[in-house]
Amino acid sequence: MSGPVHNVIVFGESGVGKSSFVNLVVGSQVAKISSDANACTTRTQSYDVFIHGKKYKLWDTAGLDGGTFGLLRAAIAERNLKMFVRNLLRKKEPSLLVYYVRGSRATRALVRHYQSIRSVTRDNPVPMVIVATGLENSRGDMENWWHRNTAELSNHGMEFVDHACITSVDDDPRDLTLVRTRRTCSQNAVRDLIFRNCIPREQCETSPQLPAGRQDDLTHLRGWTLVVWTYLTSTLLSGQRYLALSLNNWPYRS
Ligand SMILES: Nc1nc2c(ncn2[C@@H]2O[C@H](COP(=O)(O)OP(=O)(O)OP(=O)(O)O)[C@@H](O)[C@H]2O)c(=O)[nH]1
Ligand SMILES: [Mg+2]
Repeated sequence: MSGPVHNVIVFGESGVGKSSFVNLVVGSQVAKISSDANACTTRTQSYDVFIHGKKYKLWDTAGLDGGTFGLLRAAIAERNLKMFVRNLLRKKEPSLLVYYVRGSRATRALVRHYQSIRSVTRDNPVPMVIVATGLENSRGDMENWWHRNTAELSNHGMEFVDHACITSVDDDPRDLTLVRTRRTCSQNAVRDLIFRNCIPREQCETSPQLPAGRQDDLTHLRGWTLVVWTYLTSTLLSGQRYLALSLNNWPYRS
């Protein structure tokens, strides 16, 4: 049970269930999960697991912006994720990207995050799969989600080498038999998905367009531009709000 480690990078919006996915694959509660509004996983963390005798490193990452809270935090999470993937690429190490989404319609944020990560991996043969979750109560087979949405994903330019439609809800003996059965099927489905799609490290090649160092510089620059821009915008907005409040209170001030 040795050999090279295969990296599996799980990314997606905050709160979609990325850490629950890690727990599902590993088969125990190794990653902390939470239903709180605040992000639970704030930094990239790895968990080792063996699947059919092969060793995998599951990378749980900080959630990307869901379009609601914490613009600055979301910008930093996106920048860190891209740098992390880029670094693995440079070391010729990435094996599989798992785009983790809730089983709902394609949103603008969903497309944007896909494009953002694709921009890092465009010239590399790193496979990306999609896992749609939250389907424990969906009508008919969970797989139906894929049949209903594959065309829509493709229309938005999102292409994946493989997929799984699952539930990663916590195992609870009080749940309906259907939910518990679906959870067990989901565990097998995601483990097989990883096993099928992880490519050997030697097949990962860096981009032929730019030297790796130069690419890193560019990513770094773009990442920091986004962070600084977000910071300036939020500072400007709070400044405007303060000014408006001051002007409104003007007659009562002295
Ligand atoms: N109904 C349902 N709930 C789920 C499913 N998967 C995860 N959850 C719940 O969703 C909540 C968030 O799960 P997490 O695994 O912490 O999500 P995350 O993406 O790691 O969140 P961040 O680390 O904050 O980005 C928890 O309450 C989970 O129990 C699912 O398939 N169905
Ligand atoms: Mg998490």
